[in-house]
Amino acid sequence: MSGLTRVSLSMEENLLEKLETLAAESGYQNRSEFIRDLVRERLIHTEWQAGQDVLGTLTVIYCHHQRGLTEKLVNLQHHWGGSVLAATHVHLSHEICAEMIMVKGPGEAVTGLVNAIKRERGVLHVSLGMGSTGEHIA
Ligand code: NI
Repeated sequence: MSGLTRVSLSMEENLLEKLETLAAESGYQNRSEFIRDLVRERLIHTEWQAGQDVLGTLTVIYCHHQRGLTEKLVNLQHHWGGSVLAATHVHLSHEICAEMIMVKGPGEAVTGLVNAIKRERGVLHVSLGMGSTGEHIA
């Protein structure tokens, strides 16, 4: 991480007011950290688009009683090889399971896994947390 450099920038007054409001609503003490985080968000978005290595967290909600589904989900994770770093399974109810899967790899590989899981019958919902390895955002 490099040192801080002070910059000045210009923007429309209305836009500045919106920025101040967003920062305040998000609990930021100063707008510099808010703007730094906005830039990081954009960099992470670009990492996903450009196929760089990213970190994703999948939350899969599925029906435990769907025949063969648990094995299919395991097979899909094996198919994505070294990309799957960890997985945690929680039995939410008699019927419903939740699986949280941490994946590292090219953005398109992670979204490929997400889509493959979504297509399985008995999968009720998959949400994807689009994170970063942190290597290119500092
Ligand atoms: Ni379960």
